[in-house]
Amino acid sequence: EGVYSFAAMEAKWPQVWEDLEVFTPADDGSRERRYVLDMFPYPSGDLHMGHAEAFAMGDVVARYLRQKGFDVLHPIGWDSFGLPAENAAIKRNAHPSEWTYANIDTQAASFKRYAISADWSRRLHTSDPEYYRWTQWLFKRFYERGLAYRKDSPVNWCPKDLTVLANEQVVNGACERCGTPVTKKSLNQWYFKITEYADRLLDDMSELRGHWPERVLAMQRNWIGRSEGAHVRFAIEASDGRAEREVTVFTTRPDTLYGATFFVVAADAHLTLDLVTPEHHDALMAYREKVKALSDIERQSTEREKTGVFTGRYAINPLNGEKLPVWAADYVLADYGTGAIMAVPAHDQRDLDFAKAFGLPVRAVLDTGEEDPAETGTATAGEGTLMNSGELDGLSKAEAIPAAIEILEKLGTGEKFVNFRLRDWLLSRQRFWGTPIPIIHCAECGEVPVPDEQLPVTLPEDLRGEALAPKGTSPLAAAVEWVNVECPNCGRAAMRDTDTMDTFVDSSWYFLRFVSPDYTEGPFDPAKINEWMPVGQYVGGVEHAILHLLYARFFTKVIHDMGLLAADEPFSALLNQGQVLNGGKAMSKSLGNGVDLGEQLDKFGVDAVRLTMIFASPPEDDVDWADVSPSGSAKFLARAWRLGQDVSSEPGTDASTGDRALRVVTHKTIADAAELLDNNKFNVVVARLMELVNATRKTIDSGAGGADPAVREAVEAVAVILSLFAPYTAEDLWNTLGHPASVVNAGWPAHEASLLVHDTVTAVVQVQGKVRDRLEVSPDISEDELRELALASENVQRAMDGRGIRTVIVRAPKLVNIVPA
Ligand code: ANZ
Ligand code: ZN
Repeated sequence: EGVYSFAAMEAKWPQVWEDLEVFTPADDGSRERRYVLDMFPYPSGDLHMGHAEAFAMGDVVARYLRQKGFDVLHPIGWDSFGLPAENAAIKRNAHPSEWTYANIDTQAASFKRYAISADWSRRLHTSDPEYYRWTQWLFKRFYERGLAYRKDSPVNWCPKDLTVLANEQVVNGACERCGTPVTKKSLNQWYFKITEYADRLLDDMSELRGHWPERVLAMQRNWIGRSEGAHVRFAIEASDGRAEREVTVFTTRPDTLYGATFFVVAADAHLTLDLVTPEHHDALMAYREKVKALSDIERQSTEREKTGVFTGRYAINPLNGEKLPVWAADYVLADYGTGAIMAVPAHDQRDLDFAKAFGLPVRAVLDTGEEDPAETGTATAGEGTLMNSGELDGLSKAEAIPAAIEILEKLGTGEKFVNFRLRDWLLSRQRFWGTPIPIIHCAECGEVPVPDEQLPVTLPEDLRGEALAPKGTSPLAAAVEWVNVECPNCGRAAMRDTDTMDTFVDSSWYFLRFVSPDYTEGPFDPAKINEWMPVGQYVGGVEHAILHLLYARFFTKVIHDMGLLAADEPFSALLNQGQVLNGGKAMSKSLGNGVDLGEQLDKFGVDAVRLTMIFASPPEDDVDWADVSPSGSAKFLARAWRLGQDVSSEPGTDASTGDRALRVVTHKTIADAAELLDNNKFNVVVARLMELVNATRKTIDSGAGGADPAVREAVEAVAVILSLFAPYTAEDLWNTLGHPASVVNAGWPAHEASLLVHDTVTAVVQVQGKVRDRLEVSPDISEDELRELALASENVQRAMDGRGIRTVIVRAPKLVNIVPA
């Protein structure tokens, strides 16, 4: 009689798995391939509870697909460039690589202990020259296609980190990293032309619907921000009444042109300086100073009182020749649309607020049946019939929009236009620890790409400590020997570009590199790439809903367009795991509610921690560590494991003569578990597994005991299903049952249809006395199991609507009543 010891199992099995290479795909076409990927980690310190959650989820999928007979690629690597390494190096007078690779080693050891079923032979790090050589190679291909370019532009600047930030890294006007308010600065910067792909990034989301979380798709859609409307050109009248120039506006509502009563340019737009008349110049300049301090969010807030200054100019409405005063204001943004608008106060609330603040006229042109906005102060935005609008009168809004565009086109003063919120991707960083931009600047030849055969342009090794500190220029500029090179084109003295790439560039293609990480002729092996791509299941946090996922989609499309990749979407399915909380709050240093993963593993064992993560809630939901019971999980695991000790029949015994009631439970569990797993309902599978373990124990303790062949059949099913959640216990159990390693490739058990006839009862689940679900359960389900199944029901969760639980009354097997808090 053995004793369940997680420590003994954790000491024994990793070596066996490594020797057998059970997690290395055959990659020979003998079986259908599946690619399962977790968002690769950033090497900050050791693994934490969040990693444990995310990687447990991804591992369930990888291990399930292996049992189903697929050849599974489940790689692991590190996103190892980035600021924290650089900051640590400055503090410790070291090179960022020291901190980075030491942390990677720590995390790798923890991942191995955590028994992630990763193919370690494919491990990569984006800060390895063998990797970033190909990041540079890809940059060059983008450059050749005109998709990487440089321009002078006002950029978001963090005055504390002394670095440029992408729009995506500015949160409520502050640096995402350090919270310092972000200012603007003009710099010559590298951009990727992601806007050229805006339409496709939007349209192709239709392929992802149903396979990606709807909220992620919504966030991407919103970020891309496609608006259909028109460009309308307004002549600007000079002081002597002559039309001296034109200004274009973007409007989604050309139908309201007759309702325009004034015109607004962004106070901070360059255009505004051209327009302002001398007598209004000083007031404008003073106003611009105030505007500088505001974030875009503040500027667009409907709560703030409207401010602005008159420019002294007038714009001529192309439809009716009306003269509209031109104002400069902060609620119009310089870098959206054209930076200028026609203001229609009757039908746009911000325009109406502005009109009220400065006594400008309000003219309704759409009869919506609502009260006059000039009276109520509320702009009307609904459907209606055009009025006060000349040839447009009587049309509906839907008819008037194309009609107005047609008139503008005939007049030659406007046309249909689709505007995007999406900006080009600012990719250069004035920091050290990133992929060097493979460009040389020559006074004669201009920008000269480093020839492919000279890649990688590696980082200098001698810069360390203070030399890396941010100064507003790239620290690489200080590496004189590194910077000064011959122009590859003309041989004259030239200089390397001293900026490095945003680390999001590194992570935009790593999933391609995993297919052939040692390939030296290109970023990936063309003979292999289409065998594996696209990734069948991607797993990671919702914090990457916009940036990383949009950039990875963009890279995939460009690489597809180069003819190098068949897929044009990288991730067929996406799962966002929830967060691990403690006491209902995210773990944080300031709250002091952090839970140390290593301590949990020491105390309860890897399997119990993994099982707890899975069992606590549906994968998308948060797990509150204060509410879960890893010791309960450990008890269950020991109970499951002890079944193996009691099986006395030989492997291969025919089960058909065994206890039929148990066989029904076994086969139903196998069939249902597969369906639940296909739908990512991992927690429910665990509940069902607990039921099966209990039913098996009951059979052992009665009748033929452990000699009953139905018992062996049941315990083997337990081992295989358990292998997705608790790899050590499952392997040990499988071994006890007399099978050679490894349970990883045991194969998903077949279920016999004849045994699926319902030997079940219907349990009614009520929330606050109202029936919300009916569950088919086994007649001898335990109270705990029934409670878990009921709480996991989608209908119940919908009825709970996020409320906590006051009590749960369980009368197994027929009734559960849940009372919300
Ligand atoms: C006239 C109008 C009348 C408008 C009306 C709206 C309602 P989305 O949908 O977000 O693209 N706009 C254009 N450029 C702007 C800028 N740089 N800063 C602030 N506002 C700007 O919004 C497009 C609408 O937002 C445009 O259509 C314009 O106002 C405003 F009843 O033009 B509209
Ligand atoms: Zn040259």
